[in-house]
Amino acid sequence: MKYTPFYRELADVLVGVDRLKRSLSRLLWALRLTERLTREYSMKAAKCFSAEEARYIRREYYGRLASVLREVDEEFKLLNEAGGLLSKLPDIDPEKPTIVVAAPPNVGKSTLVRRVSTAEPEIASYPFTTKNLILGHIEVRKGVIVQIMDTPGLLDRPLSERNRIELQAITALKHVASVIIFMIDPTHHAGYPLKYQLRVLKEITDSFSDVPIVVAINKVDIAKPEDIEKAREEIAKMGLEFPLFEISAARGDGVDKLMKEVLRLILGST
Ligand SMILES: Nc1nc2c(ncn2[C@@H]2O[C@H](COP(=O)(O)OP(=O)(O)O)[C@@H](O)[C@H]2O)c(=O)[nH]1
Ligand SMILES: [Mg+2]
Repeated sequence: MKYTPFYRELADVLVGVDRLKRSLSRLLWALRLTERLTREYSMKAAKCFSAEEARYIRREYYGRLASVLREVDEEFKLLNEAGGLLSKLPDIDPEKPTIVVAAPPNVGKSTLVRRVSTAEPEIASYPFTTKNLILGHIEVRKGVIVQIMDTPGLLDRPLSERNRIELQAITALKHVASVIIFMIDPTHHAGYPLKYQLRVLKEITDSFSDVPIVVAINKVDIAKPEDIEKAREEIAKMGLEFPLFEISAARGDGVDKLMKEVLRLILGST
């Protein structure tokens, strides 16, 4: 895992970068002190006259080492805990472009990520949500790999309802998102009214102002034509001119066209 703004942001939410820095500097202090004690006591040991005296010096040396280590016990615990949390983060390569798939729950994010991934996607936890995140890879051509991830629990409801920690976890995504695919379910199967879905879209648009957004109306295999038409109209009313696609993530219809545009946005002409 590389140390990048994305991970820095997340490390800050999870453990606190200041706390980590303080712990590390205390450990450095402990390290210097043990080195000094080691020098001091080896000099003493070299000068002693009897085995008994040497044993005494050794005991004193161990005693002092132990007390230094006790002083930094909390630091060891903290770093251990931080290591555990950080190692669970998804392994996103900051050098590779990343497509972030956003939508309310059950709209079809995971289905889309699975469909377009070249290999079996990796399932990772994201400590801010109870749901797993799916990270896939698309080999556009030999040696050109693009990452695609869904964002359960993150970009799936209005940002205004978020607490500080969730917002920071979302902010972290800004460091990695090259393009966002926002999916919409025009049927009433996912349980979210169109208005609500478009509110989430609007907030993501405002918040990720530097990231291009492509909108995909999903489930066209089961959606009524009038529902699709309604979704198109409402999206048009937002006046934001998103590239708009109709797809079925489950069946594959329209997915190639969508991905062609997304990859064009990321890589230029492909
Ligand atoms: N009919 C139909 N069902 C879909 C489509 N895409 C996803 N689904 C179904 O919708 C449900 C939620 O999909 P999922 O990918 O888990 O949604 P997520 O919560 O956004 O990741 C699942 O039962 C999928 O099989 C689609 O294009 N057509
Ligand atoms: Mg999912």
